[in-house]
Amino acid sequence: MILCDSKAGANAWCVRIFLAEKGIDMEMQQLDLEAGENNAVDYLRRNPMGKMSLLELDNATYIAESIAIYRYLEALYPTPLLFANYAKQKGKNGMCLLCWSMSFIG
Ligand SMILES: N[C@@H](CCC(=O)N[C@@H](CS)C(=O)NCC(=O)O)C(=O)O
Repeated sequence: MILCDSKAGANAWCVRIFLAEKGIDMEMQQLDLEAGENNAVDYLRRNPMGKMSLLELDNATYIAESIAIYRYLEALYPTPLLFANYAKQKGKNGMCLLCWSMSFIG
């Protein structure tokens, strides 16, 4: 599993914090957003949205969008649990994640 990462963006930064909280040591591929490496054909082939971060699974499956990456990693590495496992708190977590994510749009 490889995380395509950039030091230049808040979303990618949050994914790195999530990994640290989970204690996950993952191979990273750094991309230079200033140089437009996220718009290079090789990257767009893996993530047509051209955004960071991107998780590349061992079987050449790709997961884009930080919230999707959090959810995948939470399912794969449930300890420590970073999202709630009961209904009310799951709903509130989902709301916060979506509101936070949408605040970066525009
Ligand atoms: N909703 C996306 C946003 C991803 C995003 O905007 N990433 C920034 C870096 S943190 C990016 O790739 N910017 C480059 C660009 O927009 O060209 C997520 O949560 O992963």
